[in-house]
Parts: sequence; C-alpha cells; structure tokens
Amino acid sequence: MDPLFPALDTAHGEALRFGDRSLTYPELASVAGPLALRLRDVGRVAVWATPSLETAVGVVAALLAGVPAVPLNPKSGDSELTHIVRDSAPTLVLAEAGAELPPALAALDRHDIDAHAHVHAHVHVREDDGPHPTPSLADEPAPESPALIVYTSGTTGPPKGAVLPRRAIAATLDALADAWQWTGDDVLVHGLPLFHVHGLILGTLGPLRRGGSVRHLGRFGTEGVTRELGAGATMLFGVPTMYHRIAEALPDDPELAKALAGARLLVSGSAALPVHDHERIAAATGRRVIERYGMTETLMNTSVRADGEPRAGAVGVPLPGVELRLVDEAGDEVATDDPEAVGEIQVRGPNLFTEYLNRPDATAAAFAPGGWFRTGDMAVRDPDGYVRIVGRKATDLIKSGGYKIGAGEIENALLSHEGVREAAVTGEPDPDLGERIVAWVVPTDAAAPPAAKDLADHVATSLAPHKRPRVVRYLESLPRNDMGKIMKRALTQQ
Ligand code: MCA
Ligand code: AMP
Repeated sequence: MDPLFPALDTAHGEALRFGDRSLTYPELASVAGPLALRLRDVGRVAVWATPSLETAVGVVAALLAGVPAVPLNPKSGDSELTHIVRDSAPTLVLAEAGAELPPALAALDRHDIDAHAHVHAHVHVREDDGPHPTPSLADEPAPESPALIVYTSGTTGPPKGAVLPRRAIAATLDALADAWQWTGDDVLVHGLPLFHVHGLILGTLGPLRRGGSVRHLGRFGTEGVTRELGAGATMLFGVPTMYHRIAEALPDDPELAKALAGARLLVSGSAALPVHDHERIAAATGRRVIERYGMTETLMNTSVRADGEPRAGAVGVPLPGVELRLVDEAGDEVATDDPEAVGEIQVRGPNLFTEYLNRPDATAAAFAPGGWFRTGDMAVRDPDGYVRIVGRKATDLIKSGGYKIGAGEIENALLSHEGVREAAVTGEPDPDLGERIVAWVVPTDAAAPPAAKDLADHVATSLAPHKRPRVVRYLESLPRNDMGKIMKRALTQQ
C-alpha cells in the first residue's frame, strides 16, 4: 500500500493549527517521525485525545509506526475508561505534557508528547523546497493491519472497539476527496472532538492525507467559525447541533453570514441535519450545507457531491467504491425504483472495519450473508439515487449532539446509584441536540428521590458528560409487559 501521508515527505505549508500553536509539514515530520521510531515495537498505544496538537502528533506517529492507536475521550469517567483499557490492553498512553491522567490509567506507562520538541531542541527545520523525508521506518504496514480502534456504543453493555484498518482510512479519505474535490489547497476548520471518526479521521487525518491543513477551534463557537473562514479557511465540518447554533446566531451576526457565504464547502454529518436549520442557513448565506452519512464501523458511506445538487434531508449518493442496498424485514432487497420503499441500509466496500475487538459474536451478528454490514439505519431512495435516512432500527440508540449513546449503558450507570431502584432511558426530540437523554427513575425511597443533578453527575463522572441525562422523570413503577420487559413506548407516550 502507498503511504498514508505522502505529504509528510513533500509538503511545506502549515499542516495543523490549534489556537495559536501550529506545525508545518516539515515540523510535523520532525516530531512525529522520531516518536514513530520509538513506538515501533510497543504494541497498541492509547492516546489521551485532548483537542490539541499533541493528539494529532501522537496519532500520526502511531500510524507511521504501524501500531494501533486507541483514542480516549479525556472526559471519560472511571468505569468507561477502565473498560476500554481492559478491553484494548494498550502498553502505554501518549499524552500532552502536563495533562493529568485519571486513576484508571495509572497502571499504564506514560509517554509525554511535546509537539514543539524540535523548537526546544533548537533543531532548525528546513522550510525550503528540498525533500524532508521522515526518519526511515519499517515498510509501510500491510493494508489490513489495524490503524485505529475507536470505541462506539451499542444498545446494551459497554462500548465496543471498532478495529479500523489502514485500508479503510485511505479508502474513505480518497473517496471523500473525489466527492468533495478536496485538495491540498483546502483549509479545514472545525471544533470536533478527536476521539471519534468525524473529528479525528475526517477532520484531522483527512487534511493531512491531502497535504492541506486543519485549524481546530479547541472548542466549537460561531466566533471561531467566523474568524477562520474569514481568514482563508475553505471548508467547515460540523455536527447538526453546531449548524443549529450557527442558524440561531445568523440573524444577529452579519459577519458570520459573510464568512459562511465565502466558504467552498459546508459539510454536516454524524446525525440528521434538520431541514429547518438547512433552510435558515441557505436563506441567510446563499449557501447550502451538504450532508454525508457514515458510521464508526463503516467510515463514510454516502455524500452529496461538491458537483452535485445539495438537497435538504438527503445524505447524497454512495461514495466511490461503496456498495449500498436497502433491505426489508425478510432480508430481501427493496425495489430500487420505489421512492417510498423503506429498508435497512446495508453496505459493503473497502471503507469497512475489520471487527469489534474481542467480540467475534458481535462482529458476526453485524454482517448479513455476502459480507454486507447492517447499519441499523432505515432509509428510502429518491428516483435519482439520493439516500434519505428516515429512522433507526434500534430505539435503544440515542444520537445526542452527534454522539451515539446506548440506553442500556446509561441504565446500568443509573442503577449503580444507591437512590435508584429501577431505571429506563429513552431519547426525545431536542431542537439543539437532535435528541436529549431522558431518564425514567423509580427511586429507592419515594419520599427522598435523588436529585436530577446528582443522577446527571453520577453518569457524567462514571461514563462521560455527554451521556448524562438532561431530564429525569420519577415514577412509582416502570410499565412492563407480561415477560417483565420494560415497555419504553408506553413511557414516551405518557
Ligand atoms: C456539563 N459538563 C459536565 C457536566 N455537565 N462535565 C462534567 N459533569 C457534568 N455533570 C461539561 C461538558 O463536558 C461540556 O464541556 C460543557 O460542560 C457543556 O456541556 P454540554 O452542554 O453537554 O456540551 P455542549 O456544548 O452542548 O456540546 C455540544 C457539542 C457536542 C459541542 C455539539 O455535543 C459535540 O462536540 N458533539 C460532537 C460529537 C461528535 O463528534 N460525534 C462524532 C461521532 P466541554 O464543552 O468542555 O466539552 S459520530 C461519527 O464519528 C460518525 C462516523 C459520523 O458519521 O460522523
Ligand atoms: P456512530 O456510531 O457514532 O459513528 O454514529 C453513526 C450513526 O450516525 C449512523 O448509523 C447514523 O444513524 C448517524 N448518522 C451519521 N451521519 C448521518 C447523517 N448525515 N444523517 C443522519 N444520520 C447520520
């Protein structure tokens, strides 16, 4: 396989910028190259994925070395981190110098990353036109070798590690380059977290594979979007919650409208972009946000193309190399010429993961005969092939702020609180988050139920803040069927 980041040896411009800190390609090569040599034989590494230059350097170094990297959400609580570390068994954790690591990582060796090591060592990095090859590493690792292990929630139980091979990363980034006419001239701006596919693979490795650059906002805000798009950035990536906040801000912010109007491409993904927000942005800026659809296990499946027609509520057409079909309950493909025929999206192609780490059962269940991956997303197809996602098979998966969250995981966390006797978790529509997490709780002591904030903090500190319930509703008992199963539909209809 060709190198994952050919530009590391040839490009000279800015590669990464986080706030006022940045690295050019020669500088990135000069810090990631030596780190890669040190990582070559260590086995798996965890990366403490703060929104920083160091995270990007750590991941690039692991990829150069051919060792699988496991990005960790630095806001994860103890029980989530303990699970991920036990499951993925990294030999060391890469972290920015000075970052405080939680007890769950205490047993791991730590390697501090200094993204400006070349400056501190007074090494002059040549910025002229000569080649600046990265220190020689072993041959480019095999295409099927694991590159990243990204944890993703299921309906029940703790998150599963999706093993993503180099082949999938290269395939998805190259397919997006084709669909979006994405080149080394593009400057991407975003404020996405670096422990998921969207912010890490698309938003960080994407520009590096093209030889372009990324400016990370540290934390999403419309001021940062205005500033960067006004100062040469060409593309914006975001989840629908971010575009919702942009739509809300536009009426009072002509500078934001001007900045968005000047962008080459505004891209939304990770959840459905509401038509209302799409239309408000179009009305205020004259620009239409384009949507792409993907999943941790499949990377990107479809997109509206840069040379195609943006269409509110549609996620575009299959990317080059991706086969997509809609399948009914019986496992049969639905008619391709019927725009009302709903089916589950199943995909096949070089963009797919290899397996869930340590979970052959879950891996086998995820595929239909013929190697088709079952996404669990339900869709219809416009006559010209544009895919419209209309729902999801599992009601126990919630998408909030673009994060996928399993109801079962939160129910278990709530049940570990002494004030909770029974718990059920559902999602309900939210204008900002898409869906918000609702906890239905039967308190241990009806006279003294735990405060909603206590329960939210309990979930935030054991799992992660984005998994905390935003609403808590107290009940005397949960509605159950004859089998004793909680009837969530009865809850949400109350
Ligand atoms: C709040 N906070 C707390 C608590 N409450 N911390 C500890 N304990 C608590 N009880 C913190 C939060 O961590 C956050 O900190 C801040 O207070 C505000 O909280 P919140 O309101 O939850 O955050 P927000 O500002 O509403 O976040 C909205 C967001 C975020 C920025 C849109 O949801 C987000 O970044 N979403 C991106 C999700 C994503 O990238 N998904 C990709 C996966 P702080 O602000 O410091 O964090 S999907 C994917 O990869 C597939 C392949 C795809 O298709 O893309
Ligand atoms: P995750 O497992 O966190 O990677 O999230 C993947 C899921 O996000 C998909 O299965 C879809 O349900 C959802 N998703 C991603 N992109 C879109 C989109 N553009 N429109 C609707 N849903 C999306």
